[in-house]
Amino acid sequence: MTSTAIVTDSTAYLPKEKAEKNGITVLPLHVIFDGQAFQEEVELSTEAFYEKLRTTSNMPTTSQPAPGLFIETFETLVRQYDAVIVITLSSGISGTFQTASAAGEEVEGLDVYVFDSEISCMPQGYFALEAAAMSRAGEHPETILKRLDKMKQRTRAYFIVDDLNHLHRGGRLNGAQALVGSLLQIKPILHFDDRLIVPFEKVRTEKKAWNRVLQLFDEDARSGEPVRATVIHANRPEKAEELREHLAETYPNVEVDTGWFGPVIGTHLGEGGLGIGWCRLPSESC
Ligand code: MYR
Repeated sequence: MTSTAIVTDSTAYLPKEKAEKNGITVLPLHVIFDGQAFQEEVELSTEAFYEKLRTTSNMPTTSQPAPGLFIETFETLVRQYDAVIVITLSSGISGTFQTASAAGEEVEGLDVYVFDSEISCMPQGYFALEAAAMSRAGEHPETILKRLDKMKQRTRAYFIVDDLNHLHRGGRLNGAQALVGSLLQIKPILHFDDRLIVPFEKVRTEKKAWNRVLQLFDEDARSGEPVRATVIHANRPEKAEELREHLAETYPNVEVDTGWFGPVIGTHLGEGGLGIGWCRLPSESC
């Protein structure tokens, strides 16, 4: 039987106790303020980050984990495991996937599989949690990856930000270059398409945007299949909780939670962003 370790990066924003309980190793990305790099949620909490963001005159930037951190992690894991599955944020918005893949080539005696979640935040966390459960059950890494691929096809996330300038400045807003000037005045619904963040629909007000997102959610939630969902917020806990309660009351088949946009993702979305991510879980036989 193959023993498989599960690693993900910090942008999955897995609650610490959940990561620990499931034996998931979390490798931090960095936020850089005025030349000083902080490992997110290790050296800079999400709360402290949003406070700093409000007072800084120079906007922060972000960076992926160093290749050395992946290599060190693999060298530790090889003592205990035959294989590792690394689940990263989308390769279209960060070099983390490529760095982890290159680091995997450097280590002997450990089969390294790197899975591109093509998304981020808690929907990325779903993949890590599922992989950890399957690894505990003794499944082979290839079987785990097949299931993650199925989940990926059934995972959606839509989000709306207060100020598109953050995404634009960080170069993470795609498919809208010609429209950027006009887009910055409105509240488009954003989502991932082929690993990149693109506007899904252009809507003038936040209320209309949310009605549309809830309609999209409804289509999947009414399928009757088990759905895992997370309302994700950039320092808007009350609004997120209100939305979570609404979804939990309306859809008994949905296991719904709240999650957060931590420092690295918050750097690119700005404060006030709100989104929903969900996955229609594939049946056991998938
Ligand atoms: C890096 O520097 O490598 C990290 C770059 C992260 C870019 C983040 C862009 C925003 C992602 C939004 C995710 C929403 C998921 C529901």
